[in-house]
Amino acid sequence: MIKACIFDLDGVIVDTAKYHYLAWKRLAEELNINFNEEDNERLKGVSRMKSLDIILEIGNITLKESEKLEFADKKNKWYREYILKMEETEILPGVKIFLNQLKQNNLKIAIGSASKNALTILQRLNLIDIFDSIIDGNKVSKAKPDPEVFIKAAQEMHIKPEECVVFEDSIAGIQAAKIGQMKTIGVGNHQTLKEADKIINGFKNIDLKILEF
Ligand code: B16
Ligand code: MG
Repeated sequence: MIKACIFDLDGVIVDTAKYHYLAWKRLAEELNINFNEEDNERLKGVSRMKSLDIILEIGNITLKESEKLEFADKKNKWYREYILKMEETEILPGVKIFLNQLKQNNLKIAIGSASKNALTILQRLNLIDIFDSIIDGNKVSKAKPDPEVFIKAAQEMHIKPEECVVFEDSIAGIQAAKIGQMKTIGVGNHQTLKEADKIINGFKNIDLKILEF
């Protein structure tokens, strides 16, 4: 029986991919790299440094580690300018209702995100207090598809992995949850997320039956 739900943040609770894209695009332009929205799909669920590596690979550019850190910082500064302006209305449709429904039915809820900006985003959305556990990019040493982020969330909630379901929009995230012995629900593209146990388009009109496996 499912006792806890773990939510990825970017792409599940809120669409921050558009802000990541704007900031990466600006950096790519500075480096004279052609970077488009299709390329941006490859960055979903991927860590900041790995995302930069993908962009540099597209542009066929090699940089020293110190330069890479500088560029990643620069991108993050621009990204934070966008997320600091985010509002509660940007929570994706149906999410808040579903979270409240889970709480009312005594299920635990957590965030399992690769982002080091997760707390800033959750603060802007007024969503900090609702979660029993928030594990973000600052609390883990291994990126998805390593299950560390989800395992830590389950541990903090004192729930066994097999009693958790993970909601994810990225392939790496679905793989991470599966390696961690958790149930998986993909949020978004049915073709991309076909490895998931179930797939939903979003949280509008979703009810607790979705947790029956
Ligand atoms: P940051 P998630 C991920 O968040 C994003 O999907 C990914 O595009 C981003 O590069 C990564 O966080 C790191 O974000 O630069 O803010 O630390 O989907 O795991 O919630
Ligand atoms: Mg995501």
